Amino acid sequence: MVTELVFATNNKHKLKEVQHIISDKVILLSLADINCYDNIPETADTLEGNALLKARYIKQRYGYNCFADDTGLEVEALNQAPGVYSARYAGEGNDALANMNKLLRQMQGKENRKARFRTAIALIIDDKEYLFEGIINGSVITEKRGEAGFGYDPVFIPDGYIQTFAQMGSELKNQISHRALAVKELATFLSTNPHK
Ligand code: ITT
Repeated sequence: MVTELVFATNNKHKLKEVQHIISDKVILLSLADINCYDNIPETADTLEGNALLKARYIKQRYGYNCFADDTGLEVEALNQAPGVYSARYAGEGNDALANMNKLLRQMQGKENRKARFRTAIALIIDDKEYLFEGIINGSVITEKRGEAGFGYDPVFIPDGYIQTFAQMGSELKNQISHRALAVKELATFLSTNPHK
């Protein structure tokens, strides 16, 4: 079984979330742990494509077995936007507040508030590539609620709940989120497929 994996992300919130789910199974190394401070290209037009780009970059240049993820908020009434462009919906710079404000503007007057977070994970072990996916359905509300989490958390309520991801706090979110579902698939794969 693989015991050490690089998680190719610069997002500390994500690293913490994923470590929480996967911690007793595999030791995660961050990009800083392997001295990688590169601006890894995310130029694909799908979540899977971006996850693969990031994982291949690390494997090819740094030699580590690794995984990378990409997540998007897919809003039905906006033809699945912002989707793969979620981080820079309001322009370059990854400003969560500006992104949320743009989303709320685009959704003004829309009756269909259905949305989903979708996470794609690409794993590379030796020369093999694997893809995993996690989806959580919910809706975009009309104003921001809650302080926890990151990104679009204050405007998204998962189906079956009355609180936004930002109100429910990280413990519950980590159990039910898109990323948790994708990471659980990854964890199951790692524990049931002996690689080394
Ligand atoms: P890395 O590329 O370094 O991993 P990132 O912040 O760009 O970090 P993603 O590509 O996975 O993260 O996600 C793209 C954007 O989608 C992210 O900037 C957030 O705006 C949003 N997002 C991702 N996961 C989210 C979550 O769990 N809750 C709310 N918004 C999220």
